Amino acid sequence: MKELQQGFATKAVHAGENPDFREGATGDVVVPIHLSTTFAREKVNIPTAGYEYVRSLNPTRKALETKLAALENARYGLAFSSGLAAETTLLTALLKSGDHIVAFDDLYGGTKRLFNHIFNNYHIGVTFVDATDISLVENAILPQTRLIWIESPSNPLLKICDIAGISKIAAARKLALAVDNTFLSPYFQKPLDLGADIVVHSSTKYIGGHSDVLGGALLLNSPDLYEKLQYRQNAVGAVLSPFDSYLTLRGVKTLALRMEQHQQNAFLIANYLRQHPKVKKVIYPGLENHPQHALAKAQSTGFGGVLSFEIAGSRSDAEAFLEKLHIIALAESLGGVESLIELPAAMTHSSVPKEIREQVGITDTLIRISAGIENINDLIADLEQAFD
Ligand code: P1T
Repeated sequence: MKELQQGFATKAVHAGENPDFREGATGDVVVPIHLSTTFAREKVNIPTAGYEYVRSLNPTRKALETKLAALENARYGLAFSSGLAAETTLLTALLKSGDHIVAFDDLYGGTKRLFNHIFNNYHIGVTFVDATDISLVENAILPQTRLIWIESPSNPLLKICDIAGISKIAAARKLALAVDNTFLSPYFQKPLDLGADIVVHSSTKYIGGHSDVLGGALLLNSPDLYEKLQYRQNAVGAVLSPFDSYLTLRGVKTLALRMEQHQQNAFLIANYLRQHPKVKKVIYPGLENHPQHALAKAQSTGFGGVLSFEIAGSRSDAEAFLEKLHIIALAESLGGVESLIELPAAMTHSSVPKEIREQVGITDTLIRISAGIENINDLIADLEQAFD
C-alpha cells in the first residue's frame, strides 16, 4: 500500500496494519496483540525478523509506532508507557549535566515538575518564558542551551506560539525544538512540517481517545536521534505494553471523526459561555478575540476541543459549580470521548507553586473543559443547571 499519497483518515485506519499474506501468515486486518515477552531464534546470531525481547521490539507496539509516524508525517515513531515516560526518555537523549532548556511558561504541570524537580537534580537548568513572544525565546538562549520546549496550544491557557518562527531560531542556534502536540493531535497540526525536530504526545489523550489507556509517543525525522532514542527506550525501559499498544491502535483509527466532533462541541460551548453572565472570560483559540487566533488559523487546520474560562466569583464558587455537574465529569485529563472539566489550580497544575501559577494566569477560578463527543444540547443543559 502506498502510504504517502493517502489522506489522514485512511492512514489512521490502515498505516502500520497492512495484512500479511506471506506463507504461514493469516492476513489479519487488525494487528494482533503479541503478548510473547521473548522471541525464539533458530541461529544464535540471527534474531527472528529482528525480534529479540519485548522491551526492545514488539510487533503490536511497532504497528502503533508506524501508524503514529505516518499521521505526524514523521520518518520515525516510538511509543512509551506514558507521555511523561516519552518526555523523560527524550530528555536523557538530548541533554547532559550542565545543559539548559528554554521552555514555554505555560505547560502541563507534570512537565514542569519533571524539569524543576527531577532533571534539576542532574544540573539541567530551565528558563520559562512566554513563548507567544518569539523574542523572549531568543533572548533566553544561553551558551549551554540545547533544547527549546513548547506546547501549542498550551495547557491550560491555550496560548499559541509560532512553531515555524521558533523552529527557525532553533535551527539557527543549532538547538533541538520539541513540540508537545497533545492538544491538537496530528489531525489538526503537524509540527514537523512547520520545522520542529521532535513531536511529543501524551497518547493518553486524543490519540487513545477513550480515557482507557495511558501512553506517550515521540515522532521525528532524524535517523541519528532515532537511533539514540531507540537505544534509550530499551535501556530506560518505559515502553508501551502490547495490550496498551492495541488499545491505542484501536482508538486512533477514529481520530479524524472524533476531532471534528470535539471541535464542534468546543465551539458551541465557547459561544454559550461567552454570553453567560457568570463567565468573566472564555479562552478558545477558535474565537476571533483570542490573541493568537490568526496564528492558530495559519499554522493549524483546527482549534481543537479544549477551552478554558474564568468563572465569576471566588474559588469556592468555582468548586460549587464543578461539583454540581452531572454529565461532564470532574476529572483530570482530556481528549476522551466523554467531556471532562477541572480546576487546574487544584488539579492538573497543583504541583506548580501558587505564585508561578498566578504569574502565568492560572487563577483559582480558571476552569478547563475538554469537550467530548456527546450531544451538545445535553452538555449545555448540564452547564446551565450547574450555573443556576
Ligand atoms: O499523563 P501522561 O500520559 O504521562 O502525559 C503527560 C502530559 C504531557 N503533555 C501534555 C500536554 C499533557 O496534557 C499531559 C497530561 N495532562 C493531563 C493529565 C491533564 O489533565 O492535563
